[in-house]
Amino acid sequence: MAVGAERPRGLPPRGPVRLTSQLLAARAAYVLRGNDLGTMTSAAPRLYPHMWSWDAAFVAVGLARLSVPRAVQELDTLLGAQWGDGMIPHIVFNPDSTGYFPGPERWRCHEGVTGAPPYPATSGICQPPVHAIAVQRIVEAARRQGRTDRQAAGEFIERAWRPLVAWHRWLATKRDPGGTGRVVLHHGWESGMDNSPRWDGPYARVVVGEDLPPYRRRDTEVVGDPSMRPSDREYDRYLWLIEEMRRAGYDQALLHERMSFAVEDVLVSALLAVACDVLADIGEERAQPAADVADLRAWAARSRAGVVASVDPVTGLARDRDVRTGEWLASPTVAGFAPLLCGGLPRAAEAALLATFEGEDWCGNPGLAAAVPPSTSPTAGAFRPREYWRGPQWPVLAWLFHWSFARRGWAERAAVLREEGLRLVGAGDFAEYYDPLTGEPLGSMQQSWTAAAVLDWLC
Ligand code: 2M8
Repeated sequence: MAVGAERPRGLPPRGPVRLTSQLLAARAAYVLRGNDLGTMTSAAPRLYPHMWSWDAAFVAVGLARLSVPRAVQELDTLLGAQWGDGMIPHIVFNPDSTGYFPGPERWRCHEGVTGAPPYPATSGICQPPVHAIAVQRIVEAARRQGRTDRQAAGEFIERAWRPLVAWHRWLATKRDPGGTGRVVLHHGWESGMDNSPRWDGPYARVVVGEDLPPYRRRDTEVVGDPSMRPSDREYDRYLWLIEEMRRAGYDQALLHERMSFAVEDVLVSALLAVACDVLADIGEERAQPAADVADLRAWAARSRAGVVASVDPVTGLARDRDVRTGEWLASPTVAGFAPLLCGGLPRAAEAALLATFEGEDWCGNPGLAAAVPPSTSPTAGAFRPREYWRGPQWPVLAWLFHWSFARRGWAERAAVLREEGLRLVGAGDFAEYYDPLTGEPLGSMQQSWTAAAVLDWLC
């Protein structure tokens, strides 16, 4: 649906109940409180009983609406688990929970791996760099509050500045050794979009070793319908990649040489560009070292150029690249809209990409219950409306595009995403993801980042 146009008639009704904004916001706050483990928020109560890196950033965005010090605490906990080389690990394990696989005993990072903190236990990979966005939201929230909150935010930036710069430096150097401007990932989990069709080609080339230690999945015991989760075949590969990394001692140079999965991720690269710019803005405002700010600006420019260079001349969508084969990966997923997040396209190309975003193959598809981007185009052969990152709509992604569009000055488009995002979650389940065709809530309920997005939209 084009922005500003009438919604097509005959859309399926969005579920029996729609809560008032006030009630929805109150429930969202209740979800975050319920998932609060003290100094970290679990990503979801049963399925994900630990802290995830990009979830924590979105959670902090939501928490900032409730309590600036608690939002700061969330990021302090995450940064407290940062590795010596600057990597922010994708999971910080809650020592009181054993209900998730693979847990610390599978990663074995706390057993003397160079750079890994001895405590808390963490995984050995990263996730998309959206943390600077959370810092910016905390600063903005603090500005609206009293002196105590402003002071808490100011002190946080003083102590988090170096760790945050180190994190961005790690991505821009250790994970972009060739200087292409595109961040290299060694596990689909690092993209946050675990089983997206983006990775089907590279995963097909991962040969699982016969000596993969046996394991038992926990996720399919929690989510009743296994078709909403990745398959066992996919899990074998996920676990095998951990095995490869562990055997290489999580040494980044060795991973680049040896890992059977190595892809340049265009969405992570766009987020790195945005995050570096956002952090540089904060640094300038707060008189942080000029050399850091200059580095951040340079990484932002390089990543933006890397994203723009990936654009498919035919479809206008950005593409990932398989480092092992050199192939561009052109599956029609939401990651194709990466240039809309970071900018850098010539004006006509950007207008065309926006038209695609709002057109029939994406948000404007008349079959959608809410006009926010599905994870895969509903007109693509790979589209699976109920299968995790293969088609469902993720409210947190709607929030991310909403925030980016607002930042880029596209207020009307941002407002549409907010309105449609709220339509998706209006019944108050705070699901992890939704069937784009029926609006049915899927995966885990009471998912923290969904509640956080709603809080930011409503408060
Ligand atoms: C999902 O990923 C984890 C592995 O990291 C899983 O499926 O077990 C993804 O949706 C990821 O993006 C998210 O951060 C995580 C926690 O919500 O769950």
